[in-house]
Amino acid sequence: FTATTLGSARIGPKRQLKRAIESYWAGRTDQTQLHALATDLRRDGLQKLHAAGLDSVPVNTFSFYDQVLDTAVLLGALPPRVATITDDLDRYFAAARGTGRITPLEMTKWFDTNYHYLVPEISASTEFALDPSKVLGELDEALSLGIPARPVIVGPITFLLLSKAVDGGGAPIDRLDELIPLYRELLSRLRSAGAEWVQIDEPALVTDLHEDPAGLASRVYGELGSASDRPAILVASYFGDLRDALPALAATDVEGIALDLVRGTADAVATVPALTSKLLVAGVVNGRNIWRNDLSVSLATLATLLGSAASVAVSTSCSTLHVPYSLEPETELDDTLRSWLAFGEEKVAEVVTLSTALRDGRESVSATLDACSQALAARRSDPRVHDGQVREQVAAALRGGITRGPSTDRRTAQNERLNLPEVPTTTIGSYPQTSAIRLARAALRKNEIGVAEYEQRMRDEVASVIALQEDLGLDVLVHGEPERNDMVQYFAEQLDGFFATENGWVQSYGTRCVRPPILYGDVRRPHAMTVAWIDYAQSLTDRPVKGMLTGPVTILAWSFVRDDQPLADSANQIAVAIRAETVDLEAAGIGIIQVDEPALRELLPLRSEDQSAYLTWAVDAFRLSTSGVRDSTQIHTHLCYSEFGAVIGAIADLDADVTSIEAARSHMEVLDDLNSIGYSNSVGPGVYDIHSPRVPEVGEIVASLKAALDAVPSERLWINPDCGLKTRSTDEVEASLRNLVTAAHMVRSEL
Ligand code: THG
Ligand code: ZN
Repeated sequence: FTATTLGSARIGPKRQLKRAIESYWAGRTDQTQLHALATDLRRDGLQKLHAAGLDSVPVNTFSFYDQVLDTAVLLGALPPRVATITDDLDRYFAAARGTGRITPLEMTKWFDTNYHYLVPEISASTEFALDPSKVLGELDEALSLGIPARPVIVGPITFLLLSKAVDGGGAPIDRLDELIPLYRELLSRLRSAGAEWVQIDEPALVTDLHEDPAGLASRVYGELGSASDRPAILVASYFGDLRDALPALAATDVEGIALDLVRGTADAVATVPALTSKLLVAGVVNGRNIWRNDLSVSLATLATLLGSAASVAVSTSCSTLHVPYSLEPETELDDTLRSWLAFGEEKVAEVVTLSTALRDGRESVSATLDACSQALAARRSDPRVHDGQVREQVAAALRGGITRGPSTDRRTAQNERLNLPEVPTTTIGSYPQTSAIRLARAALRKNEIGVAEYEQRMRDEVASVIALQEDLGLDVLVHGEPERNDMVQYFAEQLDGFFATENGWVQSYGTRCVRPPILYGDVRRPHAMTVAWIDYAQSLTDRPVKGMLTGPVTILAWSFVRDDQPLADSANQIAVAIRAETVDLEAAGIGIIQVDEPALRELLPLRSEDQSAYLTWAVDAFRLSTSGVRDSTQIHTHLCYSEFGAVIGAIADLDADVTSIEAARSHMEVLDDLNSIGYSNSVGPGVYDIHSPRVPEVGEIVASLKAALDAVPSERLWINPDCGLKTRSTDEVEASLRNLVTAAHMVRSEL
């Protein structure tokens, strides 16, 4: 084949699958209705890809929740605790989201994307067994529509490296030999069902997840390649370079290898003679960002491959799961900006153009190539992408230095100014998104109410959140963030240089989606973004109200970022905007400002050798954001996880006065980790888990606090839940926080 994509989105151009699944969960529809909708969506998706000109179309890229969970089903590796559920689909959903009594599988990020997969659990008693019904069903469905279908499955190396050992099971990767016969059997079944090609995804081969990926690749694909009863095998790598694993794969009998030529390079290809007998699937169109491809550059890359492989097919670098479906519904996009972009559908068209050019020559697509180079030239010279004033502001702020006064001096100045009790209590920022808030937002969107009415309703929400916190007796209050749809989108909508899409939904996990804003230009803050809300909240109470901002690294991590300058430069521009906001908040009399960086760990590069350079610019951008205020202004930050791993040292380097973190589930062990790297500022270890609806008892919170006090002296300890309260109900929040304040008083009286 000559033109393909490694996979595509499945939630539906209008998020139809999300709604169908959620209505099945709610009991409003049955499985027949859900399957009917899913079948329609799959058919429409396949037919679109085929009609666009792909001559090999990926199938089995559909999922009711997650492709790794689908692979666990394929291999008979669901956890035993769901086995009692007899219905296949309900068992699957139970593994994904739990039930009243069953805890779900853990969820974590799919490599360095913003997609989250479910982590399979492998124990000593896991007995793998093949269940190919899903992939065979989707293959059959596609073939009967006349689609040249290529089933896609997650490979055994990636599956095991992404799994976790439970119940004393050894490292899952040691179970490879048990999986290979299952994959051989699967290959044979796919062959009989009519598959000519199968794509086996092995993104783990481009990471440090194992010390010898090349050895694993040669073992597994040596064996699978030697099977005679099978389709042609395409081993798909993406998100980086294969390095040693490339010659290892080339030495096996697999027929094709897919390379990510966006994250990786084509340089190694000419040095591997064994590739001359293979199909190279050249991932030259970026499947992870939204920029229009530079077709001339891609053609040049493709040209370098031609002599080094038996044949070359054009592809996206990875599945387009990570980008929105289509530019078409973005009616607010100006024509210039639109001409710089490509979402899923436009990327498929780019693949087809490139493969046409390879086959019929550049002239056959010259009009498209011309339009492309004009758009890219316009992008390079657009004043919005190079604003001298913004660049001067960044340089000036950096020249001024990003280091605050010594932290002990700051603590003294802040204690004097804020006069808080010992072990003060606070919350992370958001309060429940009530139905009143959601209704007001929907009414504003449909123009049923005006902005003034909307803002009045939001002010009423702020007032009630402040009243609740005063009643509870919390020490440092928040305004509750009712006016924010999302902690990144809210800022992107107000900053120049960002475009917020109307319909650019991307699956985050399961049925949940986000609309990442597009950072296309230099970042300017045309006006204060949060001051009026915080100022209003502060006017309602004598207790300090925290200003709430999102940090530059998190804004970048949850956006589509520029590809025409280093991430660090974009981070610094956002940092200067956030810094201006902190200065305005301070001028408005706000004494405590929280700058959240929940995504600090998310952008960590996949290869360890790249990690320290990342952490340096990430930490510097945070410090640039937070070093414009006086010593007496207290800077807080919040990080959403407790397994810091490689980023633990960076947390101390952020030099926030107070850091709140998740700690309840790790029994405060994270405090010892913080001590071990010399963190000596204040810390707010979450004393209960807000991800569960359970209301923690006073005794439990007291026990957590005592454990915290074993690790941290009382002068440096804060008391708070472990994350924002947006997803909880008002009743749960009120009961939980009442217990938290009672526990704080009990512990305080014993100090
Ligand atoms: N904001 C953004 N990106 C994120 C998160 C975020 N990425 C990582 C993490 N948090 C992902 N978590 C979620 C949690 C909930 C939802 C999406 C991602 C969610 N989305 C709504 C849905 O799909 O129904 C839509 C929300 C909306 O209307 O905007 O519930 O916090 N940017
Ligand atoms: Zn959090």
